[in-house]
Amino acid sequence: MENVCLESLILKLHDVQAVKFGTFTLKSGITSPIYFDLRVIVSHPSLMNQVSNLLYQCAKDKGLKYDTVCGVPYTALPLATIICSQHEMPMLIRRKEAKDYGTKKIIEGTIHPGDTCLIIEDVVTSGSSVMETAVVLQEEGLKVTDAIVLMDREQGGSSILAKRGITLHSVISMTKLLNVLLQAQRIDSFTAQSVHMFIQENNTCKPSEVEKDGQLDTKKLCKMAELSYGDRAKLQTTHPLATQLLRLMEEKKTNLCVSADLTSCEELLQLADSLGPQICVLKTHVDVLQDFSPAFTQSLMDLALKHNFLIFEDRKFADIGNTVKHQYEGGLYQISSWSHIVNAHAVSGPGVLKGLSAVGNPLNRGCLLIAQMSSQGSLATGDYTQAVVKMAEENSDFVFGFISGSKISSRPEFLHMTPGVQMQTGGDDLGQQYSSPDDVILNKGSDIIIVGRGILGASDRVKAAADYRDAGWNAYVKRLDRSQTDV
Ligand code: 5BU
Repeated sequence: MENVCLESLILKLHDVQAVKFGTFTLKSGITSPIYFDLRVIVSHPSLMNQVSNLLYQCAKDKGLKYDTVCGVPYTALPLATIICSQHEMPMLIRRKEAKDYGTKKIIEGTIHPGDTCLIIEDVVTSGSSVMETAVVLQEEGLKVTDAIVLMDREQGGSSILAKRGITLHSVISMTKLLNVLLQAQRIDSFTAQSVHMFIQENNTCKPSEVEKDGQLDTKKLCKMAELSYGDRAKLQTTHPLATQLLRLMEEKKTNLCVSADLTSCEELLQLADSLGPQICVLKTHVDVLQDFSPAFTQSLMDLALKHNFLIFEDRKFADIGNTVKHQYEGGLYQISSWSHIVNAHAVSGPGVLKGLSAVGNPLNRGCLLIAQMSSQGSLATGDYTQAVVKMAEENSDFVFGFISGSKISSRPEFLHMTPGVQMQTGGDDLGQQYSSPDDVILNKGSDIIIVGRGILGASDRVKAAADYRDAGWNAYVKRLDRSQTDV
């Protein structure tokens, strides 16, 4: 492969910020001094062609023989398309979201069992994405022996894939990339060295760690990103309030938030005192209290300290920044003075967070963005939910998580809290819909269950809370176990 060609490609990738230097949290929770985001190249057609040509050339130089090509979704999908179009070769598309559509096929295109399929990928770290795709193709009877990747982060992916009988060929090595950028004075030698050191020290996915009885443990490899609450608390990028919450969850062994939807201050305080040891968060709707007084908030804060839980006023701010600022700080309730957590709708745009954080940040408060709702017919779905995730990522100085039905962000520093939880699934006659603790935590990957009437409506609230706490915690333990031991 032409050296000049590679060098110009590396510089162009740096120009468009497909490779960045700084401090980044990877999917696994590890902090990295280098980050690749090859998705941006779709906006640069000549770069797309150049990358596709180099990937194709690499396969040719290695003398690979293959009948069809499959790009790992999503970034490598258009690259595979260009290669197949230019060289008139058949292509296969792997669906990423097949599960959501139930019966739909996971591979699109005409499958000829016994054919050899070449996998195309943009960046490889652990090799898990390539492997997920390979497994799906192999299940359809295709042979997968080689994968071509633009950039190998050299963090163990190639040896893991080799164990599985897949040879990984990379167009750009990490060493080449750093040398070219160093020579062109795009980075200094300190940066180059720190990336080298990071790569050496974080060979995160050693084959031995994902082997079981000499076999590669596919599911384990694919789920290596699962971290415990305690480990997530330790991440540098975790918001201080989320750190506090994750820590106390680990210590108290609870992921239960009780929704204390009561109308009497005394009853609410009694509930907080009796359920305090079982819960990580107590959620309020302060505006339904008939006898609210500032003394009540002081007593609630005392109980939060006594039992080590956080207070979450479910206020659902949704106005312009200036208004929410006043609603949060002032008025009758002075929410910011006693509630550790509040939530907000993203519908009014990021100004809502600007207003809230101006009040909340100096007090070390945090916010959850409402990304999905439990009520039937909710409009917070699809693209809206995705936009909320993006807004959270851009405002992570104040936002530390989501109200959502499931895990919607893979970043381990974000917490997911889910309302609409009862042991008895179904709903109420005003549109509430319930899922079980097991479903929410184990299947949907959320972190905290929010339970109101499931506990409040029980004759023995303490016993009911204990049952929900056990159910939520056991589901979490099962999830962690599954990510470590499944085959
Ligand atoms: P329940 O009694 O467990 O149904 O109470 C659920 C609580 O969670 C209640 O206070 C609601 O206001 C709150 N909630 C919800 O149910 N669904 C949502 O999407 C959001 C909040 Br956001």
